[in-house]
Amino acid sequence: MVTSTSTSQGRTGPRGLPEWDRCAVMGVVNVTPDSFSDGGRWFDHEQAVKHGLDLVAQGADLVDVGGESTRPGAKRVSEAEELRRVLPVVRGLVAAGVLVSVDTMRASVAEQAVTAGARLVNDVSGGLADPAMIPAVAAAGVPFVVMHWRGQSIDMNNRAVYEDVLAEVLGELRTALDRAVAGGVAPERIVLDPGLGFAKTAGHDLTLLAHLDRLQDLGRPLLVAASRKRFLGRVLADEAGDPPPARERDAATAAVTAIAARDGAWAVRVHEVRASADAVRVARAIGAAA
Ligand code: PMM
Repeated sequence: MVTSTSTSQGRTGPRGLPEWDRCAVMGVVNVTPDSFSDGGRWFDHEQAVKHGLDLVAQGADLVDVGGESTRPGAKRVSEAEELRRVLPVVRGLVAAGVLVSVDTMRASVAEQAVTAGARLVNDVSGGLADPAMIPAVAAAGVPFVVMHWRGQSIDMNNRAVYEDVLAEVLGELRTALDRAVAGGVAPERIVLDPGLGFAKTAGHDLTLLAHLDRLQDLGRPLLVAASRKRFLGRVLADEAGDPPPARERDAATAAVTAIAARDGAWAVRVHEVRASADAVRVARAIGAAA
């Protein structure tokens, strides 16, 4: 870890978090019964905290705790249930000294998680789902992940319609960034995320990954969350077109990590940490030798 605001490979993170001299690795703990890739595995609070600690031992720099599945078609959970799932896990990990991010679309959950010690708010809706989110993040003064989002998961696949996915995602992310700043969030605290798989086909995801440099032009650190997603299933599909199950996409995820790290992403969000932690170190070593 270094303390300067820019790094040896030109990577600058959001204000309010440590600076790493390489792409950061965010490990995922989904405290849900139904997330598409790991639903049900960490639903028990104790298991979830233990899993978060395992991810840190494998090289995670921070751990993203979420209590609501956003898989395509998912229905919303109640606020009370989301709080019940998330808060004890945030508390347990913070007590163990882990840098915790909270993955939520609800201002109330974000506020209470920050009070419990979470240091970053990761909102897949970029503040669109809950009008109280941006004011809450502005007041909390914590870093904020603004993801490209076109609507709730229940019908997001219908919104995967673009004439020019890169131009439209860039424009919509710029609007989301401006909205957060207008709402009082310091621009230095904002991270942008292309939202792979959210209202996007496999082809859209691949196009966005092929143009991370253009997303960097928005001037904010980038989070890339490709882990185990459908587009990897599509790339790895067998001759019959059948994709491997989500948990067999970790090597492919690490391949994306290496590319995202090389292309200057601030962080990757992954379920299986060890391979991605290795991938960012290899990318750093190659970058340093260039
Ligand atoms: N994807 C999921 C959940 N949270 N957060 C950000 N910032 N970006 C994402 O692409 C993202 C996210 C869905 O994946 P999961 O259910 O396996 O966690």
